[in-house]
Amino acid sequence: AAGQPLVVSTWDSGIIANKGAWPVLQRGGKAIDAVEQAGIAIENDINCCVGLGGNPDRDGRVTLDSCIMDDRFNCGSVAFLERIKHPVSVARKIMDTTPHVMLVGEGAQQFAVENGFVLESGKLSAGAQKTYRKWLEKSEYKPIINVENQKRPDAGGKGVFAPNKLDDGTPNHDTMGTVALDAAGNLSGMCTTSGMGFKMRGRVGDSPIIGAGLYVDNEVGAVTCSGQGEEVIRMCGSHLVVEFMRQGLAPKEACRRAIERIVKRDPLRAKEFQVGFIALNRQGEVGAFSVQPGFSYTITSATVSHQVYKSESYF
Ligand code: SD4
Repeated sequence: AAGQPLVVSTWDSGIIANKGAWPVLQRGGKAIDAVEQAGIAIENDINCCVGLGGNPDRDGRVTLDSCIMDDRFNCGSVAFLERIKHPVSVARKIMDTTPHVMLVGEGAQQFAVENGFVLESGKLSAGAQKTYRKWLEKSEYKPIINVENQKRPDAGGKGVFAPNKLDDGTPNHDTMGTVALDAAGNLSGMCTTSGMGFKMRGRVGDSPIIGAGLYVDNEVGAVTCSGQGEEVIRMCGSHLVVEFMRQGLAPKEACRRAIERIVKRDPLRAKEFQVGFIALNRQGEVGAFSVQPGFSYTITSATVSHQVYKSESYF
């Protein structure tokens, strides 16, 4: 509700994102500025999972996707962006200063450089180098089910579950999404990612797609997600959750219904991938739901201090 700002981000690493966003909300700032700061904070964190420190594509290059959306359906997005540290801010710049919503690849990079963003070296982080070298031994594209905050869950599936943290200490996911409600009662969101590790060159996931990895309707709520992007894109995942909330469902139930839709398409295959949604409605209620156990989210408000919650899951 108006007057009660709140920010919620995907995963345990949401603590880092929320710590970026909260000062903005606390001083009465706008949700759109808060979520951009959340993205910047997590893209700065070399130990996490997104931004230039993330895992590369199968050709060894890190390609970044991000989008941002405010309370008036303004949105900006970048995809397949290389060597730029803050894709979320490039997305914001596209939203604020161009007639377009989305720029990709070389054009997105050119736009970023023209707007003062530094062209970085493109060198892999130490962690990503190690993981990439290991991956090259077999060179199989086999997405690891994203989990955090728990040891190998036995969901009865055939998927490759990773332990809590990878060898180099990085969490096992590649995406961070944040949604926020500000003191004026307005909603905004952002999503930023290095995408599924070892993807084909040029592959773009759900994270920069408005309606898939992120959606905000200020009359209803704000939703973002993490997991296997292809499964989210085909169901317009985040938009779907917003529409379920519009029909009167509470945030968690809306997320559950969208996950059920995704699983229903191919329940057997669904045992092998992860998708997790987080939703925040305009009353400030938060909910989440995922395909697999191991999805988590972090809430920060005046009364909840960077608190991590486990999501309920389908399996
Ligand atoms: C993608 N949704 O590129 C992202 C990956 C992800 O935790 O969320 N990883 O499909």
